[in-house]
Amino acid sequence: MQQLKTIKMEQYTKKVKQLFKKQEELLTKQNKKKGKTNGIYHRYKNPILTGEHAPLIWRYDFDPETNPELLERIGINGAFNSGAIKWGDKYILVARVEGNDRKSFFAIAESPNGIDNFRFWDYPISFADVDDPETNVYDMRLTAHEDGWVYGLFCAERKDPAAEPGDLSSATASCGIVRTKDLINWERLPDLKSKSQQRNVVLHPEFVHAKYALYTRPQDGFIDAGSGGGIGWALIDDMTNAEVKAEKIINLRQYHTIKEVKNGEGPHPIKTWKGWLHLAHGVRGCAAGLRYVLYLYMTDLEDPSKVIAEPAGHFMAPIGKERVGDVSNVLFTNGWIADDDGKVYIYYASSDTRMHVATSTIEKLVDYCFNTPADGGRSKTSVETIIKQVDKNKQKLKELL
Ligand code: M1P
Repeated sequence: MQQLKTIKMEQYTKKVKQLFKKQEELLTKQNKKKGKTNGIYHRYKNPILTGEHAPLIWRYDFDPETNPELLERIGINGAFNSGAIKWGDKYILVARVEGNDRKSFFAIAESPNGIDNFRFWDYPISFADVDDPETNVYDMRLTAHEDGWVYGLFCAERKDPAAEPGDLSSATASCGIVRTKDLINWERLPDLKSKSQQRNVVLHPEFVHAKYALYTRPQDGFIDAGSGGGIGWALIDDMTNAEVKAEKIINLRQYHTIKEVKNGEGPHPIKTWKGWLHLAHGVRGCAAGLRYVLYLYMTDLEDPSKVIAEPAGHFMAPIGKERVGDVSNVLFTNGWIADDDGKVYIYYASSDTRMHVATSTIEKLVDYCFNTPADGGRSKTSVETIIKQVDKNKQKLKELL
């Protein structure tokens, strides 16, 4: 009897060891640049974070008494839409981790090089409730503000109190706010007060006219931006009692573009010598549903609400396996890191399922913004732009070749 027990325990230990070994192989897998590039950025071969990266100690009960069959107890559906920050020499992501229960939460994963070896910390982030507790939280944007705090702004989702009885889908979106000085202890502040629903709210890293500045995304409903005209801008007196008193739209939604249905600021903009460099997402509707792509634009250094450059079309769109996932045909971003040497790590999620990285440089991204033709708004103007380029090239190639 005792012998049988010992054998079973040995088998159990062996299975546990195998689980850890297999995960370790995934966590330490080297990432390589994909061969194909448009010169502006490089994609990488492997996703950098997935549900499979979630720590085994979250997912399994390793007690042979209560889990003799070693079944996974808490399934993780995906790890995506991550905020990002450089912390000392570590590349930190605050991921939106979604359980099989469809609840999202935040968890930190760190990497020594920004492109692979991302490893979740042992515990997910937890913070206090506000008076009206939300059901779901997601898409945190991190900003190390010049006031000394690191702020995390995220979407706090609640069931719509005005929903008809039986309507179990309608929800409301508002901007939740936390702040920290060590990424471990997070202080919950009151949600942003705003007349409209808000998602994709991002804190600008510097004071503007001695106020905090927010990129907003006013929306009529939970899904529809409705009369919300695009990415907004609001100056805020106090982040501990943040309120949108006045808001103007700085980056418009536009007919027949990559952002006709919705758009939203990604991470906070990067300060460059030519202006603030912005990364955002744009959404259009088609027969296959919504298509989410990423785009760039630049604003004035003195007045970050003034757009000074915006290339036509998308910067990145879902390709290959990125197209498929929980919500297919989606690229979404809320994190990037610019290193002191000008290298930029663009952290993007595909199809609400997994995280990827692409690398570029500030110089290339600024060049892309200022020297890619802007959208003329019509097929005819697109053709004219190409003709102009062909004419120029015919001349240049004669000189070159
Ligand atoms: O499913 C795609 C994205 O949809 C929402 O973004 P937006 O409000 O801009 O449409 C968010 O729920 C986001 O998390 C999600 O990736």
